[in-house]
Amino acid sequence: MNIESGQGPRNPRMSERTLVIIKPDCIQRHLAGEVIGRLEQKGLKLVGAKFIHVSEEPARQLYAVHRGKPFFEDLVKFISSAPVLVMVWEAEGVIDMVRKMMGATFGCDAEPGTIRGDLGCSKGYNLVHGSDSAETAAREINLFFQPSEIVDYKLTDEDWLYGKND
Ligand code: DAT
Ligand code: MG
Repeated sequence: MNIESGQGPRNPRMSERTLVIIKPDCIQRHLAGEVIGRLEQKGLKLVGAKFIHVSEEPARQLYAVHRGKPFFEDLVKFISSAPVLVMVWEAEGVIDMVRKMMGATFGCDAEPGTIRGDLGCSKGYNLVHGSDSAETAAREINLFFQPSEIVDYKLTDEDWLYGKND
């Protein structure tokens, strides 16, 4: 392992990835750092990030499963209305962990302790997106990232976060 470059063999416990989007309301409300901080404190590993203005076509693809629902057009308009931070986070079980940390879809229903439950009360805006399955995560990551844009490196505290002997 090359300490300086951080390159090293991939830890099998860090093999799952999810797409997280800090949505327009979260950026505009200056809460991006709060959300990233929570993911960092949990011990998840950031492996990709871009600050972008999502255009209509990728927005439609991101929400393709909701096409035809009454809120679909508003959803596309909202996510493409202002800049967002799209990120890839990695850890074993990261998809479920991030979903739990996000909480229920809208802040008005989400439990305290969750991102949506602590930081919002809207019935329309909900601060963050997180992939809901491995299949969705792969599709969503591909929408926003080339494979070469995912950064391969080792966190120095991986063994402390995940335990060496399990
Ligand atoms: P989640 O973001 O919790 O995964 P989802 O995938 O069911 O929720 O829906 C995607 C987004 O669509 C969600 O973040 C907000 C919006 N949405 C969902 N249900 C809605 C509804 N009944 N009315 C308005 N917007 C809705
Ligand atoms: Mg969803």
